[in-house]
This record gives sequence, structure tokens and C-alpha cells, in this order.
Amino acid sequence: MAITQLTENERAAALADLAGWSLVREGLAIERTFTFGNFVEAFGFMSSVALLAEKADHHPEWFNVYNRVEITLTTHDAGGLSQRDIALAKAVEALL
Ligand code: H2B
Repeated sequence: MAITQLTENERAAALADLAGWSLVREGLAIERTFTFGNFVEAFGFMSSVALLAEKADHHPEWFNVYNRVEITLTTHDAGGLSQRDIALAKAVEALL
């Protein structure tokens, strides 16, 4: 079955559960910035996220500078935010 975008109500409910994440791109994506002690810690985190993403077959858009990692989650197959983004965000949170 095709993956569908969350409704506005579903987005609001999901965000209420995800401290630190905010809606961007007019509600089509969520984003959070993580800051670590140094580059090695940031890259270690990214490696863990990469394994989660591969397992879920759902991949982040991200940007790293030294100890900072910005993660944006959106579902390309749905053209916006889906349950897959929420699930990956929660799995990322569980790493911290
Ligand atoms: N990641 C994200 N963020 N959105 C997708 O729609 C998506 C993905 N689709 N990873 C997956 C891979 C799809 O392209 C493969 C073929 O399953």
C-alpha cells in the first residue's frame, strides 16, 4: 500500500510527542539539530542513525559541521511527512 502523508491533526499530535523537533517546509518535514562534544561523537551518532535508517529503509536528509548534526525527515514517496518520519525520529531519540 502506498505511504500517505499525515493530516494536520496527526502532525500536531506526533510533534507534541517529539521534544526538540519542529515542522519545517510548510509541514512537509520535521527537523532537529543535535550538538555533541566533538566531531567523533557526532559522527558516531550519525553511524548509529545510518544503521537505523537502513533497517527501516527510510533515510534522513542531514547536514554535519564538526559537532553539529541537523536532521530533516520527510518521506519522498509520500511527498511530505508520514508515519515513517515519526517512527525514525523516535528511534533516533532512543539513541540519545
Ligand atoms: N527515505 C525517505 N526519507 N523517504 C522515502 O520515500 C524513501 C526513503 N523511500 N528511503 C525508500 C528509501 C525507497 O526509495 C526504497 C526504494 O524503498
